[in-house]
Amino acid sequence: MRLLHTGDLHIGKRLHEVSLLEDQQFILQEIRRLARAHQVDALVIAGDVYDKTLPPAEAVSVLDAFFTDMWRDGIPVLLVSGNHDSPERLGFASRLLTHGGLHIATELKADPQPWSFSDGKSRVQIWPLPFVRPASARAALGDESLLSYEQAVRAMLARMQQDADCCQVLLAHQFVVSGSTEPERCDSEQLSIGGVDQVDVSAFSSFDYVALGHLHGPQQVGRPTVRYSGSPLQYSFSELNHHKSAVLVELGPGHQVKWELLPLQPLRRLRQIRGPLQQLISPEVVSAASAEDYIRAILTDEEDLLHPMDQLRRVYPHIMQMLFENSRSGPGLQADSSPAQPEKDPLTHFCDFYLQQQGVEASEEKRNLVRKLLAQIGEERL
Ligand SMILES: [Mn+2]
Repeated sequence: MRLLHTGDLHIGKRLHEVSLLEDQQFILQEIRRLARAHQVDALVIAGDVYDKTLPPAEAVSVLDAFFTDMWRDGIPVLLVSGNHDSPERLGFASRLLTHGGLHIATELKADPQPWSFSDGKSRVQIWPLPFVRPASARAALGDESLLSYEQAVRAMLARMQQDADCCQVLLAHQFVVSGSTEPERCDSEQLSIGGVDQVDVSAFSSFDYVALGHLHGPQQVGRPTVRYSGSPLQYSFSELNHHKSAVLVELGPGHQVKWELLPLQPLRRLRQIRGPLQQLISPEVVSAASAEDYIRAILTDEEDLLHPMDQLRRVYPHIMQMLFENSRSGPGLQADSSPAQPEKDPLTHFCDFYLQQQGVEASEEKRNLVRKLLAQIGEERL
């Protein structure tokens, strides 16, 4: 039995006001390509399917198209809800969809049932565990004593009647830690302060493989077969060094587990460039292949620059962010585009805009025309 494990798709996510939908569509097709190439028996998605509880319509369409493609390919998709998902919305029609090979679990149940698969050689039980909050576990189990995440998750796991003859897989979206080892974190995750949502990895000892979602960097927790697949795309500039992947899991007879990371190549990477403006936009630095990336530019110029963002955008059409690092900004980065500038009069604004649009200075004749118009507007206002 082969599974492909991914999670934290965050479909519909915007980064620095840029929609990542095209990138997400692309990476979903990459995931599909890998699932076909490795002839997997199922794709498992470990929560945070959407980025928002109320996803935009385009995000729903993208996911709908992907699920349809997977159905056409005959590859079942199994998913649980994460903390970003609305259980009710994501779980819409799930009892019907299960007949089409789309298995969605968003509700905590007092009598959980596994998804069972067999390829003739080995049998696998995959247990879905939608994102557990103590309050939702208390409601599902009618047990008011469940106060912590750790207690809540352990209580939910205790309800699973595992068949010891089958390979045991858990599909979950929680913050799992191993003792006092700090996991690798990044800025695109939403975790509780102080680690109240932590669950120790020892809770999962009865599972052969635990497919986790929640942390966006691919990593194991405690043992190699308890893993976060990580998000399929970089979702913050703190993930510049992440090389994203999906996990190919092979489950054999006798609880054998083999796994392998399959690299995911995005349409555009997040990339940071640093230096003086003229250098960053020089043809030697802008190589055609990387100019399409999502860029964070850190400008080290000391002198004032004329519309640096526009100059950058001309060569890096997908620039996301521009920061300054010079003696005025101090040792740290100065957020935002430009240093404070004195208020400009409307005529100067016009001339700057003209230069930017036309590439030449506005002639004296045009300036006079604008002066006249501005004067008229001024009079009308009075
Ligand atoms: Mn997430």
